[in-house]
Amino acid sequence: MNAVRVLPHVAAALERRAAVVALETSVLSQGLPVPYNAQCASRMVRAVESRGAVAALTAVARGIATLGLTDEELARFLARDGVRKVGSRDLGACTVQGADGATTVAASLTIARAAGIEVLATGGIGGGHRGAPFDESGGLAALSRTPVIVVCAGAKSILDLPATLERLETLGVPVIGFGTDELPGFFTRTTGLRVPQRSDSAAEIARIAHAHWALGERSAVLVVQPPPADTALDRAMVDAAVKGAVRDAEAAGITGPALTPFLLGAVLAATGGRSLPANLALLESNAGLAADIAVACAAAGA
Ligand code: PSU
Ligand code: MN
Repeated sequence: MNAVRVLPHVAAALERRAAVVALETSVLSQGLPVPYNAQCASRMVRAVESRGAVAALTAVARGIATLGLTDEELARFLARDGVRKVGSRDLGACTVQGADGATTVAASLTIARAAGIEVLATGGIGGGHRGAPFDESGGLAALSRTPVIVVCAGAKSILDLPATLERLETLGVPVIGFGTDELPGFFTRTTGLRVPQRSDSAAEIARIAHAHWALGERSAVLVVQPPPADTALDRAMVDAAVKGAVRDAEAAGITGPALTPFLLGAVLAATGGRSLPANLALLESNAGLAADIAVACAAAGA
């Protein structure tokens, strides 16, 4: 597969079958405000490296699908201007038109998989939107067809979480609670929804994923871990903020790919900025767990 450019440090790690973690970039260019997106990038990369793995940012840089960004490219993605939000269906157009594209979980899975990367970290996956049952993230379909372990803090709080959990079952995507029996709620540690599996060990998660694929299943394996306690938000507060954000989005006529970034921005305002440290901390913590799992995968393959 040579449609993807792989930067030398990532290629070298893949070559020696070392642990590599893919990091999506839509969270940097659409999900988080400047300058916190830069903090996010460095905290996630440091978390991966401190656990002994190599981080590979996924993106389309001036039309080139890539694993790893040069410093100059990363600066463009952090400045956000003119950077498209690229899901699975947008990859072809973005490459042909030579544009910069920050990849969602869906498109990032495609790029990671093309290079044989087994683990990806994000904040919260997309899912079904509240009150808009046909606005379902392309992330779910991508999870159903891409054999990669995805580490997240559940689906984003702005979504219909019970419906999203049901859809993951329909799509055959295993959901494993890391150290929890409950689906975390992204900004919140609990949701009251039970997850079908629990594991307290990165090595066991690596084994579960490989057993899933060895039997011919081709879906992703979704690992959900609660956001760090010191910055996690209260359920009632998040619920009120999300309800207001959904109303604002309806009133402003926001739909489609613009909806998730709009809702995240509205929740940030409604929580008096408290959702931001929560979001940054959970992204860092997910990157760290993803690295532990990637290290376990590499050890199992050695
Ligand atoms: N996690 C975050 N913030 C984000 C995202 C994840 O903490 O902005 C991004 C991911 O790239 C995910 C996307 O794939 O949001 C979902 O967008 P949509 O609902 O339009 O599929
Ligand atoms: Mn959508």
